[in-house]
Amino acid sequence: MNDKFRSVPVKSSEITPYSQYISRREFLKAAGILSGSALLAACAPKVAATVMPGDEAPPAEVKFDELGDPSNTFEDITNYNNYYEFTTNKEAVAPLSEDFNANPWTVEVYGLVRQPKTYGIEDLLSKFTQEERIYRLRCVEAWSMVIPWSGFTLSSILNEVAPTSKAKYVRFESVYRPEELPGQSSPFYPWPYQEGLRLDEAMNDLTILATGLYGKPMPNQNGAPIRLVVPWKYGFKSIKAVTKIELVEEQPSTLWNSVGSTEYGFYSNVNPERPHPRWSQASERRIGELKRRPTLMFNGYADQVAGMYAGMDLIENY
Ligand SMILES: Nc1nc2c(c(=O)[nH]1)N[C@H]1C(S)=C(S)[C@@H](COP(=O)(O)O)O[C@H]1N2
Ligand SMILES: [Mo]
Repeated sequence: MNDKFRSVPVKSSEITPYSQYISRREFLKAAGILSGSALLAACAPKVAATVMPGDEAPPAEVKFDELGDPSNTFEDITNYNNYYEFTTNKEAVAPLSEDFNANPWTVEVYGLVRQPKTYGIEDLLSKFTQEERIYRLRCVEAWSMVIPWSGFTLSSILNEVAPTSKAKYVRFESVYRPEELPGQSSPFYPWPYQEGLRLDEAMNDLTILATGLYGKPMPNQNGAPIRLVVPWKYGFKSIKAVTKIELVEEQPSTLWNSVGSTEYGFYSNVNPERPHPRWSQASERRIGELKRRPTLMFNGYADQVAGMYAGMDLIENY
């Protein structure tokens, strides 16, 4: 791939172990960077206490992102979900998705590529090195979580199918099973769920296909068996239960953009300065915290992604 597709990767050495996290916080405290409430949270890191039915593993331990923020509990991450194929009720996605069958599963990668290929989920798990990425997820509704995903870079699969020079965008499509997914009978949404990225965004090292979280296979409610994660964009760009990846020339249509183009743009980069027409995006509620916290430009990933938008008006191109 050529240079414009490179960015600073999150090395596994940057996935902060607890001991380093504590000393990093001592440093930040000395530098006067930490507020009192942040310190309180740091003194009592939460550990996921609930083991879901069928889990044999002990409760997952809290992990920390590169800013020193603790991961949300497994319980929070798997019981507060947006997944409109099931329901618009975030607390009801988990029970309603219990019987969803994510195996067998294939992902078709096609379009403007030299080597189109259909992968079985087992091929994707064995062929590509699965690594952990602890990312902030910022929903456009102004709540957020920290989630320890496992998965692999989208670029690794795109490099294998070899996009042609005509390919400018990537279009993603979710599972379509209207007889099984109650939300897909709703006439208010153009099913199947679709999303899109510009090719350079898709090739960015932060962009992953996630196959699990907290070291377990992806729970149904989080998009089993494989979903996109684009951490500097609002959560709806991170499409779940991906079945198709198509390389295309024109900017693809997306579900949320076609439902409300003034509310949900194609880019949808997290931007505290561009309010949603119905609410501010300047702050957010981190699930598990009491006080709101300021929203960070590009959700805190500006160093790795801002270069892709150099010279672009990010208010116009929301
Ligand atoms: N197919 C599909 N993907 C989807 C959604 C959806 O309704 N259907 N919701 C999106 C939204 S709005 C958010 S915030 C995230 C939530 O991911 P999580 O439930 O794993 O936290 O998934 C995104 N991906
Ligand atoms: Mo969202």
